Amino acid sequence: MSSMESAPLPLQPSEADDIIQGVLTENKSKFKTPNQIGFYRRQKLLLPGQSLYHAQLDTFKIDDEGASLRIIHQDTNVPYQLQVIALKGGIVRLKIKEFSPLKSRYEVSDVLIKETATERFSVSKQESDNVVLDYQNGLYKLHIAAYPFSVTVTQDEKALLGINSQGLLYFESGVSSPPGSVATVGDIDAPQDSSKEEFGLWKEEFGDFLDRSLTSVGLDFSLHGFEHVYGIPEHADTHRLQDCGDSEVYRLYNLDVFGYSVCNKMGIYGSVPLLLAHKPSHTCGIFWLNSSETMVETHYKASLQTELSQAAPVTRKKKAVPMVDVRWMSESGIVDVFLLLGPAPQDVFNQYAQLTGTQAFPPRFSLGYHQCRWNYEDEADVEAVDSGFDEHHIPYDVIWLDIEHTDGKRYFTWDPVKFSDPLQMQKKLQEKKRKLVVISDPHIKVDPNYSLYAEAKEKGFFVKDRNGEDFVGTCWPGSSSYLDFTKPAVRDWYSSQFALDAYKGSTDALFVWNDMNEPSVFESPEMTMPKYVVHHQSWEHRDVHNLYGFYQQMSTSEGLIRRSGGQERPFVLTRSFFAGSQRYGAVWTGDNKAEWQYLKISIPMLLSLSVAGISFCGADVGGFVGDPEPELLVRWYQAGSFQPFFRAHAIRDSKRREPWLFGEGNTLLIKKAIEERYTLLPYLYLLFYRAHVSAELVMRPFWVEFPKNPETFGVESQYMLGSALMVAPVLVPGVSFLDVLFPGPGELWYNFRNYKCIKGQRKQKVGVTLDEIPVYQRGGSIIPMHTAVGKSTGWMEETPYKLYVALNSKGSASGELYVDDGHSFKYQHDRMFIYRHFTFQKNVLSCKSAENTGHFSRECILKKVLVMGLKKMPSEVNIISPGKEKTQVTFTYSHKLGLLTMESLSLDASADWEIHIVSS
Ligand code: NBV
Repeated sequence: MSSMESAPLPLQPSEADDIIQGVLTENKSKFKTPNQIGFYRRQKLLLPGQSLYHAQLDTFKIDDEGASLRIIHQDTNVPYQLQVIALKGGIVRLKIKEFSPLKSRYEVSDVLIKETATERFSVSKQESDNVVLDYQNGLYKLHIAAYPFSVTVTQDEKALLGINSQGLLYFESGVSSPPGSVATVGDIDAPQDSSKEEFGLWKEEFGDFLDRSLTSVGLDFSLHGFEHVYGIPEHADTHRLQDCGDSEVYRLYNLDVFGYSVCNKMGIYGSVPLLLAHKPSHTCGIFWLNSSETMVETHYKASLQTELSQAAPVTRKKKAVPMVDVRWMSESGIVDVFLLLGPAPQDVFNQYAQLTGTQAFPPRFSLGYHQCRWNYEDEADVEAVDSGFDEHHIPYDVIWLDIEHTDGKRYFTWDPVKFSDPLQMQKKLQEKKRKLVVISDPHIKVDPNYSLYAEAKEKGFFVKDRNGEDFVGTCWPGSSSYLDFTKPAVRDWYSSQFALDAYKGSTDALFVWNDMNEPSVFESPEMTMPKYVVHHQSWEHRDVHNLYGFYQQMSTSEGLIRRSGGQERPFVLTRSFFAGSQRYGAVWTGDNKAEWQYLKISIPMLLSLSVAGISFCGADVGGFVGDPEPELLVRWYQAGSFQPFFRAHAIRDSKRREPWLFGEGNTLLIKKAIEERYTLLPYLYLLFYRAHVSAELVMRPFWVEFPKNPETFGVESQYMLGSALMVAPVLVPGVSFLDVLFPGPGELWYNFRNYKCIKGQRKQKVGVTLDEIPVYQRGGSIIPMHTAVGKSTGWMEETPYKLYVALNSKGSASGELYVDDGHSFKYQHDRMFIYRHFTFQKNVLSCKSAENTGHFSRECILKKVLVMGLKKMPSEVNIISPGKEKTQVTFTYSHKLGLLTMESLSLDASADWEIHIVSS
């Protein structure tokens, strides 16, 4: 038996401690370097050049489902089927698979939300060595060349995207095989040659572990005219993807990397194989639908393109055009790739959402502040922390319980001593309109007396080893088996465990956190499940690895919906994720460190998640590992309060970190940051609604908002929250100035705290104090906010509103307000919401309904309006509401700032009205 196959014995407590120590130590040598990855090494032997594949155009067929033809490997004669499918809305899908595979190949299911309607291509040209297809009435053309095989997408006769133009199409037709046996012949040399075995091409040795597979696929893409590519989270690296040079590569392989290194392309907890390319005239995306281990190489270069001069005499000249080459390599599966043709950034987000869905609309409480720690020890601790917030008058919504709240790491149970009365604990929280989140990991303690284990075992719900026995690995509880979430019946059963009568001690105030779901398996290769382990329908773990966490979160979120009879919106946080995970809740960036460089990297990490569809994302505030110095902690709170998911978290054995433990001054600063978050809730809630219904990003990189302005394309220390707020967090200690880029041209930016106006486009030094981070409101926007904060979001349902109206250079602005019950699906089923549209034009602020809604009523009193950038002092201000007398409003006006303030309003924001500003 190889070491990979041996099942661990139950752990003794001291052994468990040793393992935990191991988990908590440095990562060097725990994880593979690219050179230790067999399929990557093999693919890298194929160099750019002429493709070995030819298209047989006599097999070309076209119908309503798309076009298809046969491609063939010139040396082995292995035939493949190419399907090119035109989807409605600017998406072209390309699939390549074998006609007669030796073993069936995994095709990802459950990630795509539904089969998108297809369009018919028309053939605009067909010759013996090429076919040209028209897509979207000829807006795009797809040129399929036969010798060698390649596809080029053009727009206005200019190349946009090349596929296999470098000839890196790669398809191993072999199978994976257990250590000791010989893999099967593929379309490249077979591994019978022992010298090659030794060379390490066919087998993969990593420490004591041995594995073999011969099933990898790969393809190259050329992005013409592009110099900026983004996406493919999750990496602790820059937002703009880097040139990989000769030795680097982005890895997409979900792994539990404690205290991951920054500026690193190694795979960490989640993977979204979506890459976006942007240039001023076009944005497009490549979505590589493959859930096995995947490597992505990006290379920036220039290509020479012929240009016709417009002036007479017409001449041809060569011009260097930038270009990005992208090479995708996956360990198994098929080639299944979606080209998202844009052309605007939002079009690409829509196209991706059309395939994988939008962000789940979170319950409102989950946009408040979350207080977490590994561990809050017992009920008394929970109560003390909870009261601490009240004593210091700091709002918070959720307290979190980590693994030790359970009875010996048996999820769905409670420690009988420390949490002897969980119902009472939740009742107390509920009385304060607060919630509880508990952790629920996917490993299940091997213990016949643990009913969850016994039942899952009996039903055959665990992942299997090669002998058909339950796979046993080590995790927090010691010996553990792992639920096979890829199997629908397992997901269904797991979902049912969240029913209030099944999960003893739970209430509807309890929500869930899925951790360790890469999955993490201690003492296994790279601390995850061995690739040969067997899932539902005999798929190997290698085929589905990157989907494991996606499926657990899916099942958990369905469980929470079901426990409410389909009425309530769930909240589930996951560490591991894949494309489509946005449909099930929130994601955080795992075990970061309490160091400045981790605060800094959190911004590009969250931006990369956001552009890949995962809007509800955040990083552990304060840094998980270690003890932050107070300044870092304060700065992290200030940054976190302007990020989508706002949770502080700390590792066990770190010093306690509740906001009031760092001296009065720091407590006040943290309180101020959290309070600012709570006043901003109406705006944030609106952004999440827009993310949910229209695939708009909550946290946005500058290039998304200023797509024509190349100066913004590389910015990753500032970002936009929605389209109205620009945030420039302080990411280094001891600064009194920050260089802030104010995008333009033509934009106006108003300081969010003192309303001073700065004109874009320029970089400017702005002074900073420890009090707050620079935030600016964009001219042309109207932001709804609350006038006060409560103990939690639950206390703020009817808190009055204020509007910040920031005028653009034309003196106008617009914005929205969205209000619903904050927790149910009634907004969806019965259109039970208030949705208002505000415009400011020609000195009139008007409030109108944005959409037809159901009969939902909620007190929405507008108390205060600020208008920034008003050039002239009004002589009077009047309110005009249909069927009511005109009323005059008192106001103040600052000449210096051009600021109009109306403080004593009492307008119903759910009704129609106008505020007329009259200047004589
Ligand atoms: O459950 C304990 C921790 C958790 O607090 C953290 O947020 C996760 O990322 N968990 C990892 C396992 C232990 C990590 C060393």
